[in-house]
Amino acid sequence: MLIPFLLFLLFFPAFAQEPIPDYDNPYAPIIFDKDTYTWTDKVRITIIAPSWNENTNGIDTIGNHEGRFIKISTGERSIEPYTLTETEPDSGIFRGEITLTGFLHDVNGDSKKDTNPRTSGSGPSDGLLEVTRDDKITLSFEFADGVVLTKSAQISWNEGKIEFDSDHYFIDSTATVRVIDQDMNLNPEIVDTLVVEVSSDSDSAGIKVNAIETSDTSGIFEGAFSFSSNQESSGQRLFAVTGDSIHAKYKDTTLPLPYSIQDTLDITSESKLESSIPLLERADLSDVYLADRSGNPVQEIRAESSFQIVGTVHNNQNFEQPFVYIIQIKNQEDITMEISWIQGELSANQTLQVSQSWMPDSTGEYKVETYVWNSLKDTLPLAPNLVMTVPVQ
Ligand SMILES: [Ca+2]
Ligand SMILES: [Ca+2]
Ligand SMILES: [Ca+2]
Ligand SMILES: [Ca+2]
Repeated sequence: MLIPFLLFLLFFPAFAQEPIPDYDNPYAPIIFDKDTYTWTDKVRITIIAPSWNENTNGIDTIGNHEGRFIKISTGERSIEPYTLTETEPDSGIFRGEITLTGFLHDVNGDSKKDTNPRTSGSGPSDGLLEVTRDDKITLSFEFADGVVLTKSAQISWNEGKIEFDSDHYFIDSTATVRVIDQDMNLNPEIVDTLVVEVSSDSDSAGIKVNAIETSDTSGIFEGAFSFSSNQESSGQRLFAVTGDSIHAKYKDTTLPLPYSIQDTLDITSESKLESSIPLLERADLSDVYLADRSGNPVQEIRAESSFQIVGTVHNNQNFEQPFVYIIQIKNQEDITMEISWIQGELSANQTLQVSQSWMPDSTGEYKVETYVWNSLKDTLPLAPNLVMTVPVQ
């Protein structure tokens, strides 16, 4: 894209000084604003034709002079003549635009066609032109007798993209999901809309988020929604709990080759709902103590007797937190003698007492280490680890 534009900048002054009109070397570059258009795009056309600036004090037109027509065509339709007008009285630059109107097609699965294909207009900006999916738009300009200049551009559909504006959200975040699909700019004069399905691990049915085009012609659609962990999904609010993956899905019904016109493809993206409380502050671990079988604290620990190691974990968050509580016992050589864990879910602000039986098999200094993680798989600590030294006699 960049290279032809640079070439044009470099060579234009040289060409402009040629004697005009030079019928052997007709100078009237035709410029489209894009190389490839989608089925409902607006095509902006520029023709630099200094020899057609007949009245240097007035706005000239090209394309509608008998024998010097401009014709704009696709595979099956065409408009002729089509007029372009000079940008300024003495510019020699002629502009116009034409809007592609696609073909009958249902883009959102409601069995109703969403396009209004029609061919009409005479320029410089009222043109409407039907196209098929894998079409070509061609402009031809009868510059002089026997000299027809042409320019073409491809027309095709595009595979959509979807993304969240962040790879993680907190419960009070507003999330934005963005779909990029030029094909859904169905009308380049207005802001179009489409629907994105958003769900969480805790609510697989989820919600439908309305995504709105960011400008009349951007083909970029954004929709915002919020989260709740204690109210069910409704409108643009999604039920989700901390740790959930958040899923977004856009069904693209406008796919390029090798897909067929009737094919659809689910375009998806994922984000995550995280706790806004810093990782190590999500839970509190209390020091463990040793107790007898009845749960009474004991001071003297003897080898080959059975004790309970009692610890406490507290959820500092006002929502459920999956956890695994781990007790590891090491001897004075730092060798792990025992390791045990329980896992489950702490409810909002719950305090849970955890106990584990232990029978030291010999005397010495033991270390009792306690950990609380979110899971054995992710091993994210929810509180700082604790270590207690236990002398065994
Ligand atoms: Ca003029
Ligand atoms: Ca429809
Ligand atoms: Ca639009
Ligand atoms: Ca598409």
